[in-house]
Amino acid sequence: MKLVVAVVQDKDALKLVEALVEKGYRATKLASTGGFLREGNTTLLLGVDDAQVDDVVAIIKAVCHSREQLVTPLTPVGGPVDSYVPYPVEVLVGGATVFVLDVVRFERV
Ligand code: 2BA
Repeated sequence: MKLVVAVVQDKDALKLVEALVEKGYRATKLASTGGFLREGNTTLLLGVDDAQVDDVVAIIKAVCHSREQLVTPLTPVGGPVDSYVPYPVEVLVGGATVFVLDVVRFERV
């Protein structure tokens, strides 16, 4: 068994959960925050059979889209505030960031 951990954009989360549940997968949806943008995103946990991992990743790929996002960098900590002019920069936010972990033990009690 594997645990698929997928960090996705909030905009894609609902559609993704619907697509996964429709195909019979069990999912847990967690509200999370990206360390870089410090904005909300969604982390999904899915316990699946080894043979189902590719299908789950394919569904994630089909539903989740990359988007460009403008970010205004924060003032560097301890740096000069008056001379620092923060220009917005564009970052490409995935798609999805997917981790696949081995599950040592799984029980539903
Ligand atoms: P954030 O950390 O808020 O990152 C959002 C986007 O900002 C990233 O998109 C990437 O394009 C950019 N970014 C992140 N760190 C950067 C850095 N040090 N320098 C320059 N640009 C940077 P994604 O790569 O698609 O990541 C989307 C979200 O997935 C991340 O939100 C984070 O919540 C999660 N994530 C990505 N890689 C991860 C990892 N190795 N471990 C844990 N979570 C991860």
